Amino acid sequence: MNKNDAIAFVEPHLTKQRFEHTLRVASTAVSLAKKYNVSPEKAELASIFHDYCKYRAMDEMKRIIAASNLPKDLLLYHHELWHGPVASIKIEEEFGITDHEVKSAIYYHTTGKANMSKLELIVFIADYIEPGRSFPGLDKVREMAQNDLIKAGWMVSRNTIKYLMEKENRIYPDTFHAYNDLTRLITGGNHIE
Ligand code: DGI
Ligand code: FE
Ligand code: FE
Repeated sequence: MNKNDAIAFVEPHLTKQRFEHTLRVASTAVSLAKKYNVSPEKAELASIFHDYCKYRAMDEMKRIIAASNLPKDLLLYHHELWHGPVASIKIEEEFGITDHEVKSAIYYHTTGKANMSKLELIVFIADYIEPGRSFPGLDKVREMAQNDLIKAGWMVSRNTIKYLMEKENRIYPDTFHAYNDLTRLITGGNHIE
């Protein structure tokens, strides 16, 4: 699917602000993809669809989770966690997008996971650092994204977990798996700290 078709499919499902966020994630992801030798086309397609289901009714998302092979434990956690996995199903059903790498980058863009591919990391990071965002400590993550994808992904994961713990929210296992796995990659081993 080309960029303009993808954008035209997504736009009616998003608010103006969310749509502009989506375009900024896409251009951020494309520039990271070029820097780290990842397919810019895949980074762009995944980014354009990453929040495609952000505003679906909760009931519709629940039904899709129940009727598909998505993990049912998603339903035990905050509905904010559902839009990525649900989008990965919907884009195949509605637009015939079957590319596993693209679908997975969309699926895991909110939580991350263990063993992320470069494409998954790029969408995960671009969603966090796009120029419209303003989180505490964001400039450090933006700078790291230019130097080390793993360390930048680790910072996104750490910051997200800190933020969620500060709010005393529950944290989905994949969110922790991302953090643990990236920490292992950075510190290089299984040693007891
Ligand atoms: O869709 P966006 O707003 O662009 O960004 P997103 O999909 O990365 O994240 C949406 C929210 O989900 C964000 O505030 C962080 C939150 N989140 C990430 N991991 C978890 C989580 N919320 C809960 N409750 N548990 C998690 O594990
Ligand atoms: Fe999202
Ligand atoms: Fe997003």
